[in-house]
Amino acid sequence: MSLLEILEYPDPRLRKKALAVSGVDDELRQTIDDMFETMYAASGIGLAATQVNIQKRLLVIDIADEDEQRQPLVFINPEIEVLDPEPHRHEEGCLSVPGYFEFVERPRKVRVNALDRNGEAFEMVAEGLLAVCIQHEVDHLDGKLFVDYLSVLKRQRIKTKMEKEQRQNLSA
Ligand code: GNR
Ligand code: NI
Repeated sequence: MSLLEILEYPDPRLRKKALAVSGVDDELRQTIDDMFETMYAASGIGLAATQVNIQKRLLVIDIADEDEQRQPLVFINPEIEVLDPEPHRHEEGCLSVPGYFEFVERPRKVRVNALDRNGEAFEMVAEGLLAVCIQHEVDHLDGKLFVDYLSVLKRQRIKTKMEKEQRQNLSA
């Protein structure tokens, strides 16, 4: 297993669109394991392949509390269908925008169809934090970030601060 580097906003590679996975093999399962290791190490509840510079439609999620048993979920080629469009407001953060938390509205209930780590198709209905997280991760696969839902002013402020921090990290 190995830790992967997480790209940070406004890295243009976060805007790339992920390509459908054509087959689930041991190499892909290795990538999945590396993504879980990277997500847990960063104390995240989700990670999309785009964030680790892999252009595949693949994401991992574990919304279990740290003192609970792990509940790792794998979604390959996920397709979302909105079951209840009623907007649900939730405060979001992102491992690619570390340190920033803002409220975002998303449909409150979705159905996901995807493949699991064995290449088997499954379906899941999600509400609450899981629904938020799945939508946040699928957005990454389409090159979209939670800051895109904020006002231009808020997004610009976050971008400027992130760029400043990245310059400081480079010269440190
Ligand atoms: O760790 C994460 N927490 C989180 C909190 C609220 C809404 C979405 C998320 S996902 C985020 C990890 C991440 O950046 N996934 O792409
Ligand atoms: Ni994110």
